[in-house]
Amino acid sequence: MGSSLSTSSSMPTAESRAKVQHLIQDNKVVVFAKVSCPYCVATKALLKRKGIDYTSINVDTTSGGTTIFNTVKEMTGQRTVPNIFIAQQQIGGNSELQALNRTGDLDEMLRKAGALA
Ligand SMILES: N[C@@H](CCC(=O)N[C@@H](CS)C(=O)NCC(=O)O)C(=O)O
Repeated sequence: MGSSLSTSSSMPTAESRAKVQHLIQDNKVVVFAKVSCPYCVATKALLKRKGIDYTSINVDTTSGGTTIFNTVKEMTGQRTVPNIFIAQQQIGGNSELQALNRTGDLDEMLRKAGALA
């Protein structure tokens, strides 16, 4: 009772770190998101409009999602969603994505990643 080794903890683990690393390594565009987050909706809408085949993990509805969220926070220092990766590079949240889109840099990043024709 009350053990600090409780299995219900949502702290990052070796397994969750490996899982997040694989997700980022194996996919060109990854969005850690919450379905309840309007910034995440805006991010997904922009990517969809561009025809990008992104991978999204909704940490508020996925089993073990809180652990994933805490792991991404630990890895990046960013405490909010969306937390976006393009070609293994963390680019920030929705504000950063929209800003990159306004300058045209986003399309270049997506092209280099092989995610945009
Ligand atoms: N400037 C950020 C704002 C993102 C933001 O505030 N996201 C909220 C959810 S809508 C969040 O992650 N809050 C902390 C939490 O849910 O734990 C962006 O553009 O991505």
